Amino acid sequence: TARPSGAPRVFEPKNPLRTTDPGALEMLKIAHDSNVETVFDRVVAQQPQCQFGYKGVCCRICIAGPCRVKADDGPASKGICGATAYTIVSRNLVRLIAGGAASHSEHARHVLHTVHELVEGNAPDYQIKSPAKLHKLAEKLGIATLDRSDIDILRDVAELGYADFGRYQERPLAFLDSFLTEGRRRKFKHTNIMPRAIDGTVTEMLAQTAMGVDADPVNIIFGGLKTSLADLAGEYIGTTLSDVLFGTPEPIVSESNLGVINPKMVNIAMHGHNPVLSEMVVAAARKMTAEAKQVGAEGINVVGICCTGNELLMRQGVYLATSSASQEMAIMTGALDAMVVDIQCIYPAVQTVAECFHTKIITTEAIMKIPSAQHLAFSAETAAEDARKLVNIAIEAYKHRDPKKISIPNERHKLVAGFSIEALTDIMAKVNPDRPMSVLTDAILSGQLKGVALMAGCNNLKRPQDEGHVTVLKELVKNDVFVIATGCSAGAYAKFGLMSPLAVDAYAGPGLKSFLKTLEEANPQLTTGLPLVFHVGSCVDNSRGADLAFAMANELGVDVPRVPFVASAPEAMHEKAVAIGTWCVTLGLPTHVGSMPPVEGSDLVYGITTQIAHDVFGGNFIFEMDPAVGAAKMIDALEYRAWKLRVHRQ
Ligand code: CUV
Ligand code: SF4
Repeated sequence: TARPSGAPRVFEPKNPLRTTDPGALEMLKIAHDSNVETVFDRVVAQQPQCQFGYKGVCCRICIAGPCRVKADDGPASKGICGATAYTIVSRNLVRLIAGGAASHSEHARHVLHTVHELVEGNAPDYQIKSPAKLHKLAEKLGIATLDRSDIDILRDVAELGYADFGRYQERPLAFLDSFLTEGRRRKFKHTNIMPRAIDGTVTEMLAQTAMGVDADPVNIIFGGLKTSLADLAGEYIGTTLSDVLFGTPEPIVSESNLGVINPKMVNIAMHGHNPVLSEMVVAAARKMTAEAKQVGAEGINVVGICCTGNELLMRQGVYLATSSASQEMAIMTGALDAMVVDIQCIYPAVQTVAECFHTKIITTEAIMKIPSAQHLAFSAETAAEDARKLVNIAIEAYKHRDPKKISIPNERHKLVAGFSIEALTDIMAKVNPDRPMSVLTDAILSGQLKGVALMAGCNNLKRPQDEGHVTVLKELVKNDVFVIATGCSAGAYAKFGLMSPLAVDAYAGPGLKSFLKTLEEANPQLTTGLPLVFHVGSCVDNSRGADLAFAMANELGVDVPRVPFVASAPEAMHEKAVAIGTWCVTLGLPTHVGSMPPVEGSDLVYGITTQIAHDVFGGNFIFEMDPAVGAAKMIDALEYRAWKLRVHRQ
């Protein structure tokens, strides 16, 4: 299979300067001078990477293997059991999706457990911060709200959530079903990919792809699509219940990049994903200024890394220090007193780097420990007390700082974040109170905007950090695309100052500029102005992106495959990103990916993901390693959809 635009698999494989983030670049110099090994060195040391694995034609599913597809025909073209390239590639691919779905749904289950403990009276430190979200969710789920206490309503919501996880249902998953469009609901039923239990679907995927089970690549991939919908279900549970517990995000001002680390304060980085932990640490830190002053600090500065950073930024305005590929750089500043982590995207290497400094790494979840790092088992019952202990570890560590090792980049940028779909809808309601979503769809129909893009996903050091995210964004906004962002994509824009209203003048095309101006004029209460790109949250909050696509579809009276809406993960890395990209395609979205997944070993699988998916579901993968070309292809897809909508309206 020809690789798209002939771009190399790994850009400049020997160059360890693989970041474009100015904050990270500054730290990287120090890392090299002081001989601290980082991810930027290790990615070079891994080159050249195994081409069998890269193309997806290495099978390790049973221990007769590893088997590799070594020839085009004959015995060497198959595994020992006779599995051919398309079977091996598709099995490997869907197992990535199962890993992603398991990750997102474990995160959601943790939030759900916390909700359950709250309802049972065992989690005194949590509360229902957003009754409005609870009521909206309950109504969608068909749960009675009239004359009932919030706790009673929440009890029923939690029960439905648990049922979605565990019990194999006759009916579709309650949370997933409650927010799909009618058209998608029918499509998923007809193609038999509606999951009936989140856990059961992940298990079934492992069983389906075990040695000697499914060999049919189409059947395997349909199993993968079903698993991706289980992933979306988990994300939606995670997002909605986090909003209920911690509040639905509203526009908020903050700052980002390593310069937010404050040399005069006790600095605690929250790294990982779950607000169940990070919200409690922020709350504790805000009450412990006196303790920090006792050790000579001015106060406590909690900063975020990766998605838990995004969660805290969205709801609390907490500074976002950095994103995934540069996580070690936060420790390299020499002024980070503790890094508290929970799950996902945490490099085990943070402990190794921390040992060169005074920084304490503390793990908090039973399934996530790092050798030599401290472990504090965080629990919902004792959350506030646990959080106090975590903050105290940082305060204690502050005493052991080595001033000679402190070096914090000046890089920091203002930003506006906090755009839940509720917040976006409220903003548009100021222009059209009866049909807020029509403000966005009308702008597309009139040609003022070309459409909407969801920017998502990680850093993948096969290419320079953030270069993909930034290039795609600049192309999209220049061409009047309304952009929302999550995860480390949002992190990149935050760090580069592109999530600021100041960036609008410099980068937005005339249509986008005038659209934002209309919104601003109708919303004088938003004194900060509107940003170039709208932060909608963490990776689980990609469910907010789906929500926006559904709302636009309903407003336009069409199904998602006809909505001018695209998605992009220019630097996808995690299994979770594979799951997200797959449900985007299944929902009917053209989905750009800028780091090649292991599908090139089978023309058939490559063809299914890039073309046949489009015939069946209306969405398809666009594998394009050149970010500017990727953006151009996304803009083409948007223009085509908008043109078709206009033709059908005449
Ligand atoms: Ni959950 S999944 S690297 S933090 S976006 Fe960042 Fe986002 Fe990917 Fe991880
Ligand atoms: Fe080899 Fe088949 Fe076992 Fe895979 S399942 S490792 S192809 S024998």
